[in-house]
Amino acid sequence: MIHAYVGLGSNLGDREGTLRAAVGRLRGLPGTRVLRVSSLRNTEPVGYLDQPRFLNGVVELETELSARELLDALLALERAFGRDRSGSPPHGPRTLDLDLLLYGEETIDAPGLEVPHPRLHERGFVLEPLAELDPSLEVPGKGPVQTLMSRLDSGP
Ligand code: GSY
Repeated sequence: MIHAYVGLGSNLGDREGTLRAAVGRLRGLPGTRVLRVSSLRNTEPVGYLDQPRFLNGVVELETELSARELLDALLALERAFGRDRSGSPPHGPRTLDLDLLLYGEETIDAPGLEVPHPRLHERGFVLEPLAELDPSLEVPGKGPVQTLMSRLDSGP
């Protein structure tokens, strides 16, 4: 069993309903158990600013799926909730965003699959809910979540 963390995000439609339903679907993945869900928080968009506020959170799970199988399951869930990655701008509004943030202590750099998530350490909307679940959680190659968060607070 591998311990993994998945980022949740939505800024279109019934954001909370979508995120709660997505967590329900994660519970149904084969060989997978949802351990904890962080609180959901309203966050200002980062990167592409001209879009609605997001609702963000994090799910902690344990799974027998490989990282690739888990990623494929997350992408399939995004599509099931109406996300279309083809036409819309890559950083634009989305009904559901499921990011594979951490997969055990593994570092993976394969086509379409990068773990830890490459921007995790610089995103408050991911670090905050991760720290809520486990402030001492280590991001491989970057350090503990709490330290990464304090670096964000003190600026570049
Ligand atoms: O990769 C996540 C999508 N995303 C978000 C998000 O989930 N939350 C916030 N606050 N800003 C974001 N910008 C992008 S892209």
